[in-house]
Amino acid sequence: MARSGCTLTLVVLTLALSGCLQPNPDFQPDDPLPPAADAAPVTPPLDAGAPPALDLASPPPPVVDAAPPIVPDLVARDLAPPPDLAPAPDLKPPCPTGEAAFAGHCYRVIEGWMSYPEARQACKAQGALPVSIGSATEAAAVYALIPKNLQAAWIGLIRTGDGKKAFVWESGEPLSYTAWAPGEPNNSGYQEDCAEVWGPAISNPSLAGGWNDDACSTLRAAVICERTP
Ligand SMILES: [Ca+2]
Ligand SMILES: [Ca+2]
Repeated sequence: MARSGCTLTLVVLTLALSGCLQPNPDFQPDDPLPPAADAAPVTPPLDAGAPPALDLASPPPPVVDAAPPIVPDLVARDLAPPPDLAPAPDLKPPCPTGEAAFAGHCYRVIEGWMSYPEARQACKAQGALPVSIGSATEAAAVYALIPKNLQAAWIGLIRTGDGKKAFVWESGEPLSYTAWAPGEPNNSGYQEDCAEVWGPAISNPSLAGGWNDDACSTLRAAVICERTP
């Protein structure tokens, strides 16, 4: 303990007085005052020398410049979360995977050889009806959904009423737009009470996209369904 105290004293005195030539045998562990008294005079000169040198050598501005950039970053991060949360609902797709969206409605092509009653049932199983087409824009969107290898697909247009002469949409929408192929609807055999749209694989390419009335019992390779999400 006496040697340890002397060591501390030596360190302090070495810094302050440049030497500890003679250990003080009177020092005891209970004598902390002498070193403190010696250190006190040493500290002022060191502290007094260091601060002026730092003030002159290292200018405070760099530290001040580093602080401002951190604040804007923190502010930007605080503002970022709200915008990310806000557009999320807008980015949510209106239609699930496998369906196409147009004017707020969802469209799905169901493939498989089927009569019109079967096509209607296939759409209803999806909460939809065979498509109703109210404009040239919607007609183009619907045609784009038809697989390239198909000749025709059912649409939701049927004859109803007395004598079944008038076509109406299954959805109840008014028949404000039509795209009958040339010479259609011809009601061939007086039994064509359903309708289809010719697909990209139709033998006469000029008919592609045109509508044709057909017997509801005819088997077609697909139906285009439309529903409100
Ligand atoms: Ca429609
Ligand atoms: Ca026809």
